[in-house]
Amino acid sequence: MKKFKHSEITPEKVYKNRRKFLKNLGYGFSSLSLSLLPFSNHSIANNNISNLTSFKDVTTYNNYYEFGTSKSDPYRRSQNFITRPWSIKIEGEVEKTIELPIEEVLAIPSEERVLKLRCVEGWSMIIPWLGFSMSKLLNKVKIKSSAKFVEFESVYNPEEMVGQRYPILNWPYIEGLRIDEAMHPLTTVVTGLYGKPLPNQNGAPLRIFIPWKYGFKSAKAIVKIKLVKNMPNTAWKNASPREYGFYSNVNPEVDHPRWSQATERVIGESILAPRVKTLMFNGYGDEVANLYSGMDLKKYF
Ligand SMILES: Nc1nc2c(c(=O)[nH]1)N[C@H]1C(S)=C(S)[C@@H](COP(=O)(O)O)O[C@H]1N2
Ligand SMILES: [Mo]
Repeated sequence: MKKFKHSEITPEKVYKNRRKFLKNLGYGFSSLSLSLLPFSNHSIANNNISNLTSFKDVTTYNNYYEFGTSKSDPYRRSQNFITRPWSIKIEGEVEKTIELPIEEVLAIPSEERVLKLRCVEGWSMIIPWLGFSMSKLLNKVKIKSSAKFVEFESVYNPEEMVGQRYPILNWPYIEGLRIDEAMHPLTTVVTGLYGKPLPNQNGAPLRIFIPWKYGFKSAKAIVKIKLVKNMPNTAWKNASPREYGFYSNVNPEVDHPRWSQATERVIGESILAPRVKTLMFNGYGDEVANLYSGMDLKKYF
């Protein structure tokens, strides 16, 4: 992987040199054109997304408990994490289990998707992800009608991941979605960010990203996708069911038992900058609210 200098690409430069930037990706999708960026344009219009969080903040302020619980731990401790060889299994309620080498998954064309991450802790970032819709991956198997949920499993490797030597969470990290949520076009398989392959601290070689849910739903370093009949027992719900529900849709009206979710701190802004209002579904309600019609989202938090 080419070493990346922080100074090389600032958010401003990325957008001023967008065409050049896209051409230089060397990422196997040089056919990508500006018109092929529906989500980035869309999300800018819908969610007042103006400033990208800097590459530096995106890659040094992380949550990745496998590498420790402070924000700088993932950046400091994940640099030597080995992500090759790697494969992703798709199993469970499917006609035939498959195991895809990472190369095959990365060969699926990625596009840039500028989407906001809202952490349950009350901060947010706007990140130019590279990725593709999860449905493209799930469509590689025949899903049985008995399948109702999708479970995502992160890698278990306590030799390389020091955090996994401690019972911070029940390892491996498990997340999950209902099938219709997983099939929604905004549910993204992330292959990179800022036009580069995904840094280790952000979940290399592959992570998921669900923009209308709290950040912890977006599991990193995925090794397994399992189609299941019952609601998965996800890592955070398992650790504290009173505080973290299965759905975990961003919802300013449902407070965390220990703090308000009405506002958020935008990472990278001055500490004097006011917190901004958190939007229902993190601002993606036009796209996803119909997934929850008729559901009491205070009960199913
Ligand atoms: N495997 C795994 N995935 C994880 C986490 C984790 O600790 N382990 N943390 C989650 C949380 S709480 C957030 S907010 C996001 C942060 O993603 P980022 O560091 O790329 O911004 O990753 C999520 N995915
Ligand atoms: Mo988070």
